[in-house]
Amino acid sequence: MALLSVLTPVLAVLLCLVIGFMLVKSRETETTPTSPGKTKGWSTVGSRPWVDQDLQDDTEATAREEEDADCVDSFQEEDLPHVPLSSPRYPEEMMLERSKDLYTLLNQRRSVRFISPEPVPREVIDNVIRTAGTAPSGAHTEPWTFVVVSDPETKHQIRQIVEKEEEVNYRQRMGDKWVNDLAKLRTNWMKEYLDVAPYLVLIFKQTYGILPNGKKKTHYYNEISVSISCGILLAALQNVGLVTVTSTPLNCGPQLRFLLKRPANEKLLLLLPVGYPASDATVPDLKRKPLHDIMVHI
Ligand code: IYR
Repeated sequence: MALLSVLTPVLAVLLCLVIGFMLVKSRETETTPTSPGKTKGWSTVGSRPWVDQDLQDDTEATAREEEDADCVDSFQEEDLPHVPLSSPRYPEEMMLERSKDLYTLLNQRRSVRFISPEPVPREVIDNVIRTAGTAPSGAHTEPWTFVVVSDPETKHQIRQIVEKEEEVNYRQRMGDKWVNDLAKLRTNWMKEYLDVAPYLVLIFKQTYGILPNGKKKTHYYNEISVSISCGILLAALQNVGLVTVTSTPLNCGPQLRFLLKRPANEKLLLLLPVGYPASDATVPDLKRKPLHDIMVHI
């Protein structure tokens, strides 16, 4: 009896330790990101299954943690000279004409899944990427990396990774509602264009940068900055008569980053196959919302 009363607190402590250990373990499996090449451990973010876990970043935490480094940055930025703006001013008639012309051009843009293998001049792609790099970015951090792939073997490896994951996405992860919502677009996990298109452009957001002193540099609003640059990239492609489809291969980010030897601060945001449209390309007969449905004038 005396032995039991001595042992009871010991047993209680042991029990607490075991429960604590189990709780920590279960949290770890909930938050551990998927490692390259594995599909297990994948989880969606709350009720938004299209939010790729890999796209979550530690921007906020980084902003707080790297306060010292930020101070160094801000100090340097204060020395930046400001110069007079050089920007064209058009007569109103010309403004009207230009506004209509650009609308007409961009209204012809369609997501195209049937791309011709015909080669595209490399310099055109360079200029299109240069144009995307003119986007505004948080604190002018330019938090983007555009990986341009034309090597057939690498394109094929990309296709294998994407198709394998997309099959699981369509069959399991996306769920019936999402798959039904996409039915009208006639998409599925088979992505022939990943082999056929002369270029694949993979756009990575850099969740942070690296300062010359090796410290992390905060990339404010990195996702919205890179998204804006992607919009400009799409317009630049349309401007030269090339097509693409804005594909967001869910859960492929870590594997593609690994294949393309990109660092851990880069997260895949978009994968764009780029080329001329195939001569027999078709697109769904979609209509756009009229101005009064998308604009509120107060
Ligand atoms: N990423 C998949 C599924 C897909 C999702 C949306 I939202 C689309 O507008 C189209 C497709 C795919 O590329 O097939």
